[in-house]
Amino acid sequence: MTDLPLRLSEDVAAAKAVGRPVVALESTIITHGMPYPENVETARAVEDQIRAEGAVPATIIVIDGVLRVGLDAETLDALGQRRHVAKLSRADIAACIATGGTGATTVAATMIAARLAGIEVFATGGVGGVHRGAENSFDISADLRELSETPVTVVAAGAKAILDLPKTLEVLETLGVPVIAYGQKAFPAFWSRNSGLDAPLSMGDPAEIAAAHRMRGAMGLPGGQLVANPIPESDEIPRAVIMPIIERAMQDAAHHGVTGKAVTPYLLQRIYELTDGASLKANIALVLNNARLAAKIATHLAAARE
Ligand code: PSU
Ligand code: MN
Repeated sequence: MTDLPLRLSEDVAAAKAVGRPVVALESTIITHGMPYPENVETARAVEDQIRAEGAVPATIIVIDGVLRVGLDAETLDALGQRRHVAKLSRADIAACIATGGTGATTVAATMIAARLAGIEVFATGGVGGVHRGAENSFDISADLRELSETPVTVVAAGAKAILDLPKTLEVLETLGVPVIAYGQKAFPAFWSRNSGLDAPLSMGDPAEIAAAHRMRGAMGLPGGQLVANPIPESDEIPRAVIMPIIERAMQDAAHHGVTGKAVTPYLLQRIYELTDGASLKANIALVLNNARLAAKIATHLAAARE
């Protein structure tokens, strides 16, 4: 038998032992999604928000072949300053651990780790999806299939318009993934509250989201749920402002021949440059907002545990 080197932080292990709510967090958003030092400041602020809601944060990453669940402040800070960290999804996480490597976890890989650690809720910024032009590139994030296989409820601010949102929703429906807009009907589009598309489901109470998660388990349905939480109104970037910038970033990616797992990080960085950092401010606000909602859902799940 191969042992899995899975290490829970003291905080996370203690919370799990007494059934306190825990919220998983990804690390690719730190290494590939935001620049230093905002990445580390945000990661800390997200953890603080989760604690303020009475839950325990568990940031997930692979370091030197160990799958770590829950990080101390020094490790988090060092991680935020590292360059060229691998980006791990379902396809590469096992190989990274087996060879003693280090890598940041995407939504898909974080869900896998959360399940192994017995964590049911996970907060992030945006999920991967079907890229625009996927009919030619076949670029569809492994996050979507993970949502159909791994029983973790993921709270995100919808998906960025670097993706083809109608196709992303279609694939999620095909895969049987519940997509729940929080507090409104519209599926949010990351920097904007409204993508112009309705989400298949809408709920306004974290207790309902927790109950739906439990019911899937009771029915033996594999997979999780995608909760799409709109960015707070005061932090929104209107679609008319962000759309031309996204178009430009996508043209630049095509021009530079960016493909595969490099596409999403490239676009995020380029949009940051093209908005003079305004995209980052909104990104931080929505991640904090998602952390609060995830903590509330985790609290209801913990209360409902027999
Ligand atoms: N979308 C964002 N911010 C991010 C990501 C996506 O708005 O940081 C990251 C997440 O880790 C997500 C991953 O799981 O990119 C998706 O990458 P890909 O499209 O290569 O599957
Ligand atoms: Mn991809």
